[in-house]
Amino acid sequence: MKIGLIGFPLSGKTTVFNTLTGLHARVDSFHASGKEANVGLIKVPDRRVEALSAIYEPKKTTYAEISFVDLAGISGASGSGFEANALNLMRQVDAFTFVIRAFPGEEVLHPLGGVDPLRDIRALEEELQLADLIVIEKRQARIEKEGKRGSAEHALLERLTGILESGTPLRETEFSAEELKSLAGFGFLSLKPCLLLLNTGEDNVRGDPAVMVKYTRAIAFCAELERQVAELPAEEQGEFLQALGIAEPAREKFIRAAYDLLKLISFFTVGKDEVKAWTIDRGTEAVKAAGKIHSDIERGFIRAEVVSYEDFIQEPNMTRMKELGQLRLEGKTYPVADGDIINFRFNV
Ligand SMILES: Nc1nc2c(ncn2[C@@H]2O[C@H](COP(=O)(O)OP(=O)(O)OP(=O)(O)O)[C@@H](O)[C@H]2O)c(=O)[nH]1
Ligand SMILES: [Mg+2]
Repeated sequence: MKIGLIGFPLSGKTTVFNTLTGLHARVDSFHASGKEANVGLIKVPDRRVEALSAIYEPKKTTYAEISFVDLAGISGASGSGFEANALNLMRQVDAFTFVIRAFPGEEVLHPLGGVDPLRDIRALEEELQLADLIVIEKRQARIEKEGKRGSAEHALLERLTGILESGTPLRETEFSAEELKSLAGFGFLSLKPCLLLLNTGEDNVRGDPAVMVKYTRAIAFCAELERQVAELPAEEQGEFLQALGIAEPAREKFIRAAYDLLKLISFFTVGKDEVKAWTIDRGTEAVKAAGKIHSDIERGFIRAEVVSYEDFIQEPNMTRMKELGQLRLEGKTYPVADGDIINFRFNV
């Protein structure tokens, strides 16, 4: 999963990036040039993977991963929006996180003047919608030039124009699977899921719910403070967060929200060689989940042997699971559930 951090200059994108990845990308008062983006990868902590690894003692343990792209801020003040290079990178991510400045203070200047989270959220949404409208306009002109006005694609794009011009991001519209398929190639920005992240000040380190009620799909934390905590030795972090009244560190809060938002689940493959977590969309069929591992396994799919983690952990022994009837044989269309441990049978 690839997540793009976007927001206004100086909203704290790079600080958030450093907090989440544990990296030390440069933070300074000049926003990164359009050519640059910080890229970082994190392992998704999962107690189930730990437990399975302790049972199998494999040569290799592989956690799910999230990669982050920290993009240059939009230059909303000059009205020029996103730079071409940033746009390219933005089209490639699975989801956005809007980093919204909510921390007060004059030392860091907001390019639009005062600190106003709602204004910033609206402005960001508008930028995404505008970028999509430009793409549609270009495509429509081409279709018309080819004399294909009135084609299914032309009609669909016309509908999108209406949606965008009414100020609605495409992600808030229901599309059929077929429509989504024909839209996939465009990389529409306002269609991508988006998580709001309020970067609160040090005086509101828990991300006061009062600020949050207006927003759905939102989380809040103080990036600067959490970054400092994340740099402490692991054994001291818990104590520190507790003293500050922070129940869950920023990274865990973020990962949970991202999985929720993107409707992602994990399944596991286990063995002496490797215990591995795989991230898939909720509702993915067994045969497609197999394809995640290797296209050969998808092609030659025979069946999936499935046991749920919660059952397995009671008595971690596959033979025993079979005796108890907990090990199920599932076909191609079985919708994989979160926590399934799967062994795919295939033939190529
Ligand atoms: N007080 C306070 N300052 C913060 C917080 N987060 C970021 N800052 C400061 O705000 C400034 C900008 O932070 P960055 O992380 O560089 O912001 P950015 O969005 O990456 O900025 P550009 O890349 O220049 O667009 C830095 O001086 C940070 O130290 C915060 O939670 N509290
Ligand atoms: Mg930055």
